Amino acid sequence: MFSDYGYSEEKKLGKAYDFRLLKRLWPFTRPYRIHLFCAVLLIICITLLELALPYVTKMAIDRHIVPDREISGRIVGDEKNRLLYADTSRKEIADLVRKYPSLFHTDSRGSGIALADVSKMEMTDIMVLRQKDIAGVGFLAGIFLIIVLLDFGLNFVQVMVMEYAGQGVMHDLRMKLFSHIQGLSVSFFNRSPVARLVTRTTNDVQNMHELFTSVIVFVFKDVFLLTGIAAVLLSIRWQLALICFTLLPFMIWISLYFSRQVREIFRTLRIKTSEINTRFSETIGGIKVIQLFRQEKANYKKFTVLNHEFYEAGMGQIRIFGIFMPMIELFNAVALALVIYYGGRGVLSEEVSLGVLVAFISYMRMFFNPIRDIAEKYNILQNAMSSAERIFLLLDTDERLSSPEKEPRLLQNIEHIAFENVCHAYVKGETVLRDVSFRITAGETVAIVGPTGAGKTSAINLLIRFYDPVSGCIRINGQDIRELDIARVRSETALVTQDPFLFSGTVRDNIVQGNRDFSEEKMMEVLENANCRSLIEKLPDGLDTLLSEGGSSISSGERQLLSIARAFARDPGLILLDEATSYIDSETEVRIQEALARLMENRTAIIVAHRLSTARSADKILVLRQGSIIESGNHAQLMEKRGFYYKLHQLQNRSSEDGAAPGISVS
Ligand code: M5T
Ligand code: MG
Repeated sequence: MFSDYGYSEEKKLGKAYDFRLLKRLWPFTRPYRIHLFCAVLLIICITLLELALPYVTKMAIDRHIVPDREISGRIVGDEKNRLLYADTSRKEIADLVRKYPSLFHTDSRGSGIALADVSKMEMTDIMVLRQKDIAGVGFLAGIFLIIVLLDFGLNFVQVMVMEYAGQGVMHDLRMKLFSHIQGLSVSFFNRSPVARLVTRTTNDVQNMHELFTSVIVFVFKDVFLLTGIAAVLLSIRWQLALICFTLLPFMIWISLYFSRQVREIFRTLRIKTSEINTRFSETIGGIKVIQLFRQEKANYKKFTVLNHEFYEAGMGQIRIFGIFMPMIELFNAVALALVIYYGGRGVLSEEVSLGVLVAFISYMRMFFNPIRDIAEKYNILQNAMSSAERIFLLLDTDERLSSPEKEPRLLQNIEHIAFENVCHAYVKGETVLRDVSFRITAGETVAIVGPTGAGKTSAINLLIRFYDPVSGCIRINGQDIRELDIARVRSETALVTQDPFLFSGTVRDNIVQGNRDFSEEKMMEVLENANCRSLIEKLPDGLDTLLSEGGSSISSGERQLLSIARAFARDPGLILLDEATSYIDSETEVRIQEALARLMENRTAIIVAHRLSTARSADKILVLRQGSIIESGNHAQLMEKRGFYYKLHQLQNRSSEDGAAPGISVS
């Protein structure tokens, strides 16, 4: 069974709307429900304010600038000779009527002047006559300004509230992912490329943020704005509105068409991004191998191809948007032309007021913005959905080790450990351990020896429950470890691995591993026992020296010594030691051996021995070959038997005489 390491996941095309996914996302928004609700309310207020602006302009024109009979009620008369009535109760206006007797007509309603004649008056007189209109325009301009300021303020609050919720959701989601990943069993990580998991907690979570801040709430805004504008347009001049709406079906069709096009491109971009990320991380991780094998050119070529594909996809996106956006603008222009033509005709024939025409033009401009954004929103939505799908896929991976159904038994001290017919396979069918049985009592040391790939590390992995065996069972104090609280077992255990991993951070932090109350004397004792004193003294800042990622800034022998110190600091009852295979100079080797001997003193220990000198002093030696125990006994017994162990011994002695690295990992 081969895994594609999850790459096909990137290739999935997300549905833009998947209610199942939205339903699953909902709980994450629960703590921010009030914020989301406020944001929607604010959006509605903002939209209303924005809708009001053109209407205020219309009022200014129709009521005061070019007063319309229907609105102001101050103009009467036949079509050609409409009169603007003067308020003669005020002295200065009565004076005007007297000053221009030929312009003012007096009838039963009072004195009025035709609009067309107003310009025949002197400028200052016009100002006096239209004082009220000027004040009205000023008032409306003030209202306009207040609306704009209010809109600005509400927009700010809305963005803050929305971001608070968006960032919060992202924060929670990231925490959830992190703790989930941390709790997964080791076998999961064997199958998952690091770059992919990192992308989950960064890119995919970021896409969720976009979903909240630029889609969900704005869908409300757009729908509200579109219906609002349509309603206003229909109410102020339905004939003109219907003419403009004839364009809508075309626009919707174009938007959908382009959305589909962009969808394909976005998918390619996503796949290429993840491929580029993986190549980068692999190149950086494997830089030594690449340089050593002179693979720079080949690697560069591969990257060139990848990068070019990415570039092509990016350009494709630009091309599509480059056609789409101007096309929408074109439709907008056509709609405006229609408004100007039909509206202009209406104004000329006095069917439509000038204010209505101006308002129509402004509303049409607003009307096209949401439509233009549909394609973009659609893609954000789609991206977010496929991210959500991948996030949930990860959250659904429940590759944890089964936890006991009953209350786990509290482990007292480890009295004895037994492997009973343990069989294991990492991949179905590829058996790594066959029928392994052995027993160890407290205080004893068991050494496991055998050729490389025999399954020695695997036996240790099973004991610490990184994996569960396929069949058979492992018992501690007679209790199956699957029924024990594994955290307790682990806290009783120190594991010194074949290739010790140190974290980036100080040497001290690496040794104490989060144990805060670790006294300075205790530390000195640990360093003494682990033979680390001279090493620490050599480091520039002693215990506070910062180590690089993985501890790669110190030698592997030094790493081993520090990992032994780490084991001492834990002061465990059980030592699991997977001796390093790497060659170490004899002086360091002696120091490590001494430290290990001290560590195992009075403790139960299972050691994977690569050097026979380590195995020699063990109470029991298990010889593992191709997953089965083929011999067991102490050193003397096994030598006497003249079997596989004896052969290994001979081989090792010969190779160390030849000056080669000591080690018994020969098959
Ligand atoms: C035994 C396979 C490995 C080998 C066999 C740790 C590990 C091992 N294997 C996996 O498939 N996944 C794993 O995570 O199991 O491997 P081992 O137990 O590591 O062998 P060893 O410790 O005796 O060898 P060495 O070289 O450390 O002396 O086929 O592929
Ligand atoms: Mg190993």
